[in-house]
Amino acid sequence: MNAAALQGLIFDVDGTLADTEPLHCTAFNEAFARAGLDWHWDAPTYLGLLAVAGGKERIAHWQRTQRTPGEAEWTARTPEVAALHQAKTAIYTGLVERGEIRLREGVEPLLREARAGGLRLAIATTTTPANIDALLTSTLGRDWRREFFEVVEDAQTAPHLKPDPLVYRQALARLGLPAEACVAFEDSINGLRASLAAGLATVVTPSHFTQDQDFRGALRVMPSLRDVRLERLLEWRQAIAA
Ligand code: XBP
Ligand code: MG
Repeated sequence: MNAAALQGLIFDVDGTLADTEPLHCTAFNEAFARAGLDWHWDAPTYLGLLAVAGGKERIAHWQRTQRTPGEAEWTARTPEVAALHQAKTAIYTGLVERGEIRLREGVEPLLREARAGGLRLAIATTTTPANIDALLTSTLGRDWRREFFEVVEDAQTAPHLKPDPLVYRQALARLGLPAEACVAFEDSINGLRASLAAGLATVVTPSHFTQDQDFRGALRVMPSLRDVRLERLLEWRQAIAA
């Protein structure tokens, strides 16, 4: 299989490009405090809540576990959820824009090597568009779309969230590439399920929050992308294509 056979790389954002979940958790808690709610998600609680993809869905899920009998159950479309999530997103993007976060080890070198090798890059995430722009502008510069990611599929463009494969299927369609010509990168079991369901060979780099999850079916599970270069991706991809 020659290099041309690997034509595209598709990246998850949170936990994969950068270890952002601790900052998301801080932003959720600050939004709850500013709204006068006595909700506080510690790390173990947030780890469990990450099984619920999407910040709005996560807030609504939490409210349903905390509500008093007779209190209406919230959904992702409840006005209070939208207000809390909007506040959270403003807090999170503010933290990111202040340079509180870096790309994970090996990510930028792989992105640059892929672009130098003529590969196409895409993002497939369940996070909010503003979060993506804040993170990639602060880490890759304001031209990150032109220089790196020509396709971005997110919680707005793909409303059925991971583990639904919609976000990956849409990324492949917009790239105009078959799954066989691409490799996906994820950090979580929800993300891996989505990429595998879209037919994508997937390299998993677990984050602190997801390190104990079951990643069977992954092309490889690596501690980071530090040692993942195009040549190895080709070898791994070729071994399963044979
Ligand atoms: C991870 C998520 C997101 C973030 C919070 O997305 O599930 O919900 O935890 O961001 P990814 P929002 O697919 O990139 O791993 O509050 O914007 O949802
Ligand atoms: Mg992720």
